[in-house]
Amino acid sequence: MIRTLSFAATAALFTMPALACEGFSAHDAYARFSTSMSQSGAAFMAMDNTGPADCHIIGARSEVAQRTELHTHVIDDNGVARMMQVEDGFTVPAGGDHLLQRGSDHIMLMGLTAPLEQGESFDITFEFEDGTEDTVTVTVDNERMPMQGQMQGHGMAHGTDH
Ligand SMILES: [Cu+2]
Repeated sequence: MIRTLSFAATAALFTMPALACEGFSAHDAYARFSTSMSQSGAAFMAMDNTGPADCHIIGARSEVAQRTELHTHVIDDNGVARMMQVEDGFTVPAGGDHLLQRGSDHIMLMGLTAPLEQGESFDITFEFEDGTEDTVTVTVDNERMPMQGQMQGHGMAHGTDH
């Protein structure tokens, strides 16, 4: 028992961030808030993984929000798009990518701690399944059009805020 505890303590001391998921990167990260008074918003980005192992994101946090959740959109039985928290997290496959985009997977920022203006940047820290973390800088861009800079016409849900 004592030995196990001391090993864990030693391991924690020498654990460096982003070792296991070293191929992870994110780009084109932006966030939307309906108004500067809005109490919630959503963040989108393209995630890449050049490493040999899948990157499994199980959580996220940000100083700008009381709660930061991994969300996706689903179409319910009535054909209505709803968003819900993703229990299993997001997987960025080895050698592949994963898009967070409007009408699909996104980062939900709930209970903003301060108003966020157009053009401001803030950090979101992703927590990987293996205990490592990576921080992505996100820029507020409320004027971004859906799917800008990405392929069009995948039948994405429309008319939703995010
Ligand atoms: Cu959401």
